[in-house]
Amino acid sequence: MRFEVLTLFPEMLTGVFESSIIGRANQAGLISVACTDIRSFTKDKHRRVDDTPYGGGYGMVMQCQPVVDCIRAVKASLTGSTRVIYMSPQGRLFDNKVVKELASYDNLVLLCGHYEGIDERIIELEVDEELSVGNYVLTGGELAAAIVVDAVARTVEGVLPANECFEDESLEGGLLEYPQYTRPRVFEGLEVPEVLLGGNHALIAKWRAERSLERTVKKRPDLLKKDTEDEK
Ligand code: 4G3
Repeated sequence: MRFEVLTLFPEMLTGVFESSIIGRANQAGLISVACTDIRSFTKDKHRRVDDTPYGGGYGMVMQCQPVVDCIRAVKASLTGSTRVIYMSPQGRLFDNKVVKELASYDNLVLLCGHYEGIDERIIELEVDEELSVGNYVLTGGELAAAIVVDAVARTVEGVLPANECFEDESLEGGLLEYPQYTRPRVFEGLEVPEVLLGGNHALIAKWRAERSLERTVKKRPDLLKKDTEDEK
């Protein structure tokens, strides 16, 4: 699967995509994550990519020409199914169900806006969907795009060390993850639950299932009320 992030600030994301599990998966060729600098597509002699809004008001609006040209150039380099997504507080809320839906595409093109937004005609012409990672406003779409890349990439076969990893984790099956412990057995007087030290795998599985249910009831009762298909 290929991820193409279009941004005026690629340096905000290169470190994120070179690190940890996503960095390793990209190196190994399991996924391809690339950032394209929208500014490199400007035809303006001063390399401008934004201008003041028609009708007045504060801030700057990203212009059609560099953004549309950038999207089209990147799309022309792709084969297979592609979805063009604009990261925006006005978008559909991103959740685990959306992750699975997006993972079915060969390519995701993630457009990041800055300033007070982008010219509406860019969305009309080239964007398939607006997506929001939560009900808050960021200074730009870059951090939101990083969340989408990370969450979708980890579902790609081979990206996580073992395939059962993401099947077993929080929200799969609509429950939160059970508590985890590692050495030492006692830390500042707090002991690891006895059952985990015993090696009785049936008993451990039962204990973990109970703790998952218990903490879901306590921390996220909304997950239990919802249609379970919503989280899958
Ligand atoms: C305002 C996405 C801000 C308008 C982007 C773009 C939050 C999210 C921006 C606009 C963003 C989010 C850029 N802030 N909740 N900032 O996913 O078109």
